[in-house]
Amino acid sequence: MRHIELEKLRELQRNPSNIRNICILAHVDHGKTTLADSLIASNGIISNRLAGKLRYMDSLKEEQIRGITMKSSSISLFFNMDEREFLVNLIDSPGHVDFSSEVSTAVRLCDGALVVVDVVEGVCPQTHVVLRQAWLEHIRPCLVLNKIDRLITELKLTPSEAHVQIQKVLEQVNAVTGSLFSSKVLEENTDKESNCKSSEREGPLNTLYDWSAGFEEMDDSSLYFSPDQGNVVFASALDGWGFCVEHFARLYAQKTGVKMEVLRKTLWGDFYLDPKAKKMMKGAQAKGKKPVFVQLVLENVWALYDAIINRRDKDKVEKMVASQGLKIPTRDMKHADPKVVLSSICSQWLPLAHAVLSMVCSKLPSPLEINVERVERLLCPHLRRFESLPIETQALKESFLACRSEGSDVPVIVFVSKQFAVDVKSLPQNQPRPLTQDELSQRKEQAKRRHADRLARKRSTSKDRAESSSPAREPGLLTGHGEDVNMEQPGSTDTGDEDPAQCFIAFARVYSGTVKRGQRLYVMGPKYNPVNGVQLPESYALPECPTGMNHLRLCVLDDLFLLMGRELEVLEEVPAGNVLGIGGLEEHVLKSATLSSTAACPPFLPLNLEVLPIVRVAVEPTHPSQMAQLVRGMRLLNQADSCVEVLIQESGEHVLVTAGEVHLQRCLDDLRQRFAKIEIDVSAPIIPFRETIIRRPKVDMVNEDMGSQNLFAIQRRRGAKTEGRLSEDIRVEGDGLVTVTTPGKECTVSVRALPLPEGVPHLLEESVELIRSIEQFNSTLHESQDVSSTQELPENTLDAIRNFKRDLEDRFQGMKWKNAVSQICSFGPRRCGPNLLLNRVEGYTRPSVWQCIENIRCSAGTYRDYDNSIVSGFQLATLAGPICEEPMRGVCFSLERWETRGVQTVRSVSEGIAEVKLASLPSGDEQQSDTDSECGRSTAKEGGSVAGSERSDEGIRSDRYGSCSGQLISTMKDACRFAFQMKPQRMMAAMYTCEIQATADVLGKVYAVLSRREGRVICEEMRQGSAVFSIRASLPVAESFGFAEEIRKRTSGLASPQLVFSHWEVVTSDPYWVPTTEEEYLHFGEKADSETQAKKYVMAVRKRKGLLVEEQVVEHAEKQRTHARKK
Ligand SMILES: Nc1nc2c(ncn2[C@@H]2O[C@H](COP(=O)(O)OP(=O)(O)OP(=O)(O)O)[C@@H](O)[C@H]2O)c(=O)[nH]1
Ligand SMILES: [Mg+2]
Repeated sequence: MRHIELEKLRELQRNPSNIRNICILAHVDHGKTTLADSLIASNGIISNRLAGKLRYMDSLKEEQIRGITMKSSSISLFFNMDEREFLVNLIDSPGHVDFSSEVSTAVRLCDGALVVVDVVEGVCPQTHVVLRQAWLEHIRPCLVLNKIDRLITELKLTPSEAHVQIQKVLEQVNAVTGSLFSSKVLEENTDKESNCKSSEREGPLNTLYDWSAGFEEMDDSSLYFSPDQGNVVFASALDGWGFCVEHFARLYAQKTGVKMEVLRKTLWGDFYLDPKAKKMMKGAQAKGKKPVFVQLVLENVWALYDAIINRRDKDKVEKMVASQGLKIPTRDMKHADPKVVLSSICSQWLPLAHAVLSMVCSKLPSPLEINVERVERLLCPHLRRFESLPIETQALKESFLACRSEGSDVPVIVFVSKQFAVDVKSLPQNQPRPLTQDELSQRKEQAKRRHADRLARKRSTSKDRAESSSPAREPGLLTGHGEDVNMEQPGSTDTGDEDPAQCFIAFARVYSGTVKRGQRLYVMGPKYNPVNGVQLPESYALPECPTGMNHLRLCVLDDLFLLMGRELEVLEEVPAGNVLGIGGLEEHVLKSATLSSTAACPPFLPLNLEVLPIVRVAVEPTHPSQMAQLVRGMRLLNQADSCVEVLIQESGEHVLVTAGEVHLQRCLDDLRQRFAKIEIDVSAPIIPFRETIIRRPKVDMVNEDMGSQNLFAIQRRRGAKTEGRLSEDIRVEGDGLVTVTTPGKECTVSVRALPLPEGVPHLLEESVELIRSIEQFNSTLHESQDVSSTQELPENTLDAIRNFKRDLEDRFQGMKWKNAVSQICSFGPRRCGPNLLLNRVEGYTRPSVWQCIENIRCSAGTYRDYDNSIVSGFQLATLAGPICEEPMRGVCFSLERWETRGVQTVRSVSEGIAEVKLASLPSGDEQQSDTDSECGRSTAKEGGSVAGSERSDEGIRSDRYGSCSGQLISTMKDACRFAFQMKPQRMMAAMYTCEIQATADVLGKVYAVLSRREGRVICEEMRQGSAVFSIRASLPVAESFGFAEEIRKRTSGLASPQLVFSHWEVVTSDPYWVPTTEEEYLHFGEKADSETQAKKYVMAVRKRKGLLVEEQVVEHAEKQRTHARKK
C-alpha cells in the first residue's frame, strides 16, 4: 500500500525549493476530486483501481452521499521527477457555489493552482470565480482540460471536431485570464496617472497618458494557458489518463526523427506534418490539412477507445499494447468490463499522475519564489501602503521572500485560514499504533505471568466461582491489558459520549521560521496594529502576553500535524513553506488568524470571501431544556465553517446565516450530529427584503394612464392610512415634505424622501470600505478639538475616495440633484449603507463628509448642536423601514429645515387634534405661522424661532441636553419614515442568478419551473457542437427554496442549477395597492382580494416579526353555512 514513509516526507519538508503547495480549483463537478484520486493513487495511498471511484478527499459522509465536495482538505504527496524528489501539498477544494469560501481558504495557503475545466461544459460561472480568486491571491495557475473521454463516448465527435472543441474551451479560459490581466494593467495605469506628482513611484512617468503603455511594459507571456508552454494537461480523470504535449513530442522525436524541441512547439497549433519532407509546416487550416495534434495525438487516443469500448477487438488492443511496449496484467486484459481494460492500459500508456505532477513541479512556483507583490499585499491591511508600515514590519518582507527556517533571528509567521473539526478519537495520538517487537515480547511475558497466577488462584478457590469469573477476564487477556482496563472500559465510553468528542485543527501554512510543538506564539487579532507591537521590548523573546495590548494574545501550539486527507500524522516541528494542521488553537482563533513570534507582524489581509451568507433560519432545541447545548453547538459550528454566521437577534432567536440551501443543510446536519448532538427545530428560511421608494408610476394596475384625480385619491388614502399614528406635531405638505416637531417643542425638522438615481445604491454598496474609512476619519475629526492631530489617510485611499466622489457626481444629474454630493451628511444604515442624508438646511453649512480629500478641516465646534441626533435618527430610520421593518435601500432623505426654538413651548393637553394638511402650503412658508393657524392651538412662545446656524439658548441646552437629544433622534426617525410613506413605496427582493445547462428535450420543463417561481430568463444560448442549452435566469431568493431539487426532479437529473446572489430588484407591485379607478374596480372587483406578490411578501415578513397584519377574515360566514347545507 502506501509506499512513502512519514520520515521521507518530513525530510522533504526541510527543502522549500522542492515543495509545491497547490490547490485544485474548478466549477462544480468538473472532476477535481476524481483527479486528486489519481494523484493519491500514485503514492499508493489508495489502489489504482479505486482511483476515480473512491473520491478519497471527500471524507465526510454528506460529501459521499451528495457527490459534491463541501470543504477543502489537504494531502501531502511525494513525486520523483528526473531524480529530484518533490513534496506536493495538494489541496482539493469544493466547486459548489455555496462553499466558495472554502476555496478562499485553500487559495490563501498555496503558491499554485490546477484549474480543471470540463471540455464539454467549457468555462462555467465558478470557473470565472476561481480564476479570479487565484488572480487576486497572486498564485500561478496551470490548466487541466478534463473529461476528454466524454467527447469520444458521449458526444461521439471525430478527432478533428474534438480538436476544435478543445481549442474553443482553451480560448474561453484564456479570455477570462486576459480580462483579469487587462483590468489589472488599466488599474495600475490609473494609479500611476493619479500618482504622477508623488515621487515615490519608480520608473519614468509619461506626462501624456497612453492606454497601450501598460500593456507593452507588462509581460503576459507566462499568463496564458498554452499546451506548447507545458502548462496544459489533456486528461480524463475518470479513466486515469492525461498527457502534456511534451509526452508526445518525446515519443515522436524518436519515431519520426523530427527534433523534440520542434515537435514541442508545433504539436499544438496550426501545423501539419509533411510526410515526404518530414517537416512541420504552418497553415494546416488554410490548406485543409489535418493538424498534427489530431494526427499524432487525438487519433491514437480515439483508436484505443474505439478498439476497446466500441468494437471490443481484443487482437487489435493487444497489438496496440505491444506496439507501445506496455505490460498489462492478463487479468486486466481479460476483464469483462471494457472500462477496466481501458483504464489499465491508459494508466500505463498516459499516466495521469505523472503528467499532472510533472507539470506542477516544473511550472508552478515553490515557496521560495513567492512574489513581492503578494507579500506586500498579505502584510498590508486594506487601504494602507506598505511603505507606511513600521520599519520592523517592513523588514518581515525579507523573511517571507527568503522562506528561511533556521536561525535565531528568523521570525515565525504562520497563517491559519480556517479551522475544521475532527473526532477526538480519530486523532493519531488516540489511535492504537502497531506495537514494536520489544513491546510485543513484554506483553507476552505479562500475559504468561497473569495466566500462571490465574491457574494458581483457580486451584485454591472453589470450582464454581472460578468458572463464573473467567469469561469476564478473557477479553483482558486478549487485548493485552490488565483487569483494570476491563473495569475501565464502560466508564471510558461513557465519558466519550459526554465529552465534546470534537476538537479543532487549524488549517495553516508556515511562511517563515520553524514552528515547534509546544511553542508559544502571538495571535494577531484582525484589528491589531503592529505600530503598538514594535514598541514592545525584546520582540522575539515572547514573554507573557503584554498587558494592555489590544488584539494581541498568546497561544501555545499543542500539536502539529501533517495533513494526509482523511488521516493526520503527528509532527514535532514544521519548517517554512509547508501546509500543516495545528491543534489546540480553538480558544484563541475564531476562523482565521495570523500567528507570529514577533509583535511587529501585522495581521494578514482578511480572506477574500466570494459569497455573502444570505439564507437565514432561526433554530431552537426541540426540548427547551437543551438550550445550552444548542448555544455551544452554534459556537462550534461558527468556528468550524468559514462562511456561516451565527447571530442572536433582538427577539432572542438564534439565527444561522448560510450561503445557500446546500450549505444550510450541511450546517444543520453538522449541528445535529456533531456539535450540539440534540434535536433541533428549524424555522422556514428568513428571506431578506429591502424597502424603497420609486418615482410615481405613470400607469395604474390595468395599464391605464393615471390622471391627477387618481393621484389625489392615492394621497387621500395615504393620509387616511397614516392618520391614526399622526399627532399634532406632524405636518405634511403636498410635495412630500414632512415636518415634525419634538414632543418638547424645541426642534422642528422638515424632511423629504427621494428615490436615489439609478446606479447610486449599487455604487454605495460597492464602496462600503471607502465609506467606512470616510466615516471613521470624520468621526475622529468630529470628536477631536485639535484638527491637526487627526491622522491622514494614505494616498491611494484618498485617490479611491476622489474617484468615488466623481462617480457619484456623474450619477447625480439634473437640477433636483444640484450640489447633492457635497451636501451629503451621512450614509445609512450603520453609517455605510445604500441610503443618503442630505443637508439642505438654509443657513447651515455643515462640514462636508469629503473633508478627507479637501484641504479644509473643521473641528467639532463647527457642527450645529444635536447634529449627531439628526444623523442617528436617519440611521435608525434606514435600518428598519415602515413597510415591514426591513432595511431601506436607495432612499435619499433631504433635510430641508431644522429649527431650534429658544424656550420650551407649553402645550395644552386638551387641544391636540391630529390633522394632516395636504397640498395647501408651499414648502417655503414660515414654519411658525403654519403651526399656529393650522393646528389652532394656543401656544405660548417666548423668543420665537431661531433659524439656521444661530445657536439655541444656553439654559435649555444645559437643562435639557439629554432628553432633547433623544427626542430629536426619534423625531428625525419619524420624519424620515413619514417622508418615506409619502412616496410610492415598494419592496425589494433579493435575486439570484442561476445558470442551468439543459438539453433541448427538458428545456420546456425548466422554463415551466422558472416561471412558476417568478423567475425571468435573461439569456439562452446553445452550446456549439452540442445539443446543450445554457440558460441564465434571475430568480427571487424568496422563491428559490427547493428550486434546484425541483429542476433536478423534473428533468430527471439532467439539469442542475447553481444559484448565486446577484442583486436587489424592485418588486413592481405596490404592497398597499387598493383599486381606485373604475377600470381597476372592474378588473379586480371591489375588494381586490387577489393578493399581489409584494403584499404576499410584506404579510409574510410582518407575520414573522409579530407586527400588525391586516388579514382578510371571512366576512359572511353564514353564507358559507347556507351553501354547505344546500349540498
Ligand atoms: N466522463 C468523465 N467523467 C468524469 C471525469 N472526471 C470526473 N468525472 C465525473 O464527474 C463527476 C464529478 O466528479 P468529482 O471529481 O466529484 O467533481 P468535483 O469537481 O470534485 O466536484 P465538486 O467537488 O463537487 O465541485 C463524477 O461523477 C465523476 O465520475 C472524466 O474525466 N470523464
Ligand atoms: Mg470534489
